[in-house]
Amino acid sequence: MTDVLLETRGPLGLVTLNRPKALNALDLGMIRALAPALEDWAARPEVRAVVVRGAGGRAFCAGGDVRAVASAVAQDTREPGGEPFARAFFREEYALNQRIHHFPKPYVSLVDGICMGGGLGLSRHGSHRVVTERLVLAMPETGIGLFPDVGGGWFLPRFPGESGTYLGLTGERASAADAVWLGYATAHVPHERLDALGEALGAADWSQGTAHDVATRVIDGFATAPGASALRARAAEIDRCFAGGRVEEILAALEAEGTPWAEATRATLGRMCPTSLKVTLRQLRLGRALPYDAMKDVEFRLSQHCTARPDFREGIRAVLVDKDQKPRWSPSTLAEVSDADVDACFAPVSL
Ligand code: QUE
Repeated sequence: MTDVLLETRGPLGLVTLNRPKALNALDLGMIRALAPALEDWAARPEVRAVVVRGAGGRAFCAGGDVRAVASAVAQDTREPGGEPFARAFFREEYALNQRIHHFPKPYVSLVDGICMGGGLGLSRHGSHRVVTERLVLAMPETGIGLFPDVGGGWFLPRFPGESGTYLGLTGERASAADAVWLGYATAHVPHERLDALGEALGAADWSQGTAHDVATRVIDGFATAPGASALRARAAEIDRCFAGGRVEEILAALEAEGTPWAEATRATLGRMCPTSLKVTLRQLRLGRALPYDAMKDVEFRLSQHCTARPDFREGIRAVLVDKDQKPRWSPSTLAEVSDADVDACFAPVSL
């Protein structure tokens, strides 16, 4: 397995996501290599922290390998035991996110470049999220007929105000400054200092206080101010427009707002999968009061229903295969998506 490099360097378990041509998109093989490595490092006393980074200089991780999921659904591909590939993929990806969420040692993500979807699943659940000025952060799943998964149903409602609702529905990109304001990032470190930070973590005296505090102290020594957050500057408008419990209300609020930003945002929502928008808003409202572990189980159900719908294949075709960016959603309007259709996506799946 060379798609994920696993090294123990002194006190550090070092993970390098290494599929640079696919922007380090996470496939099932990488998930299956990472999970036991984390267990091993958690159990070894000499390993004080885990550090995760992306190879190739462009991305931390562009997401899950949704293209492979789409072709597996189309061909009914199964794992050797008979489990459908799409079920194994999401079951194991979410289990990995959950391992990271409960990881007993510092888990430091160096998020330098593109980080979307599954990349947030690998980073947000860890204790320390370091971003650089090259960060491009997004949860763009409503644009491919999915929903913001990998714990998005838990972490998006915990971003300030309605900023998580905005990011989860529109798929808009956030900057490093935005990420710090959101609470996704725990520190901003200049790109050119990232290697030095990695070395400093390796050379740290891990006997001075808790490992968590040592990691924080080392990172703080490299941290700089990220500048102004454009998202924060929009927070009042976002909160006014994205507070509704129905997607139609949000669109009406954007129309009433009438600003160029509101019109552009309305146009963006108009391009997203209507069923995804309704499923996502329900997921995010549910997630306000649900602990992460419970949301993970909800998201597994959603993953199975959503990937079985034609909109998922169509989204992958339009965004990742043909790249015409012109998906033809079915149903094509919000009005045609009934509450019962949304309910059906939340129904239990037989195991
Ligand atoms: C929504 C997504 C993903 C996406 C685009 C979306 C996603 C994902 C990728 C991706 C991008 C570049 C690659 C690649 C995958 O794009 O999850 O292999 O080279 O992995 O709109 O959820």
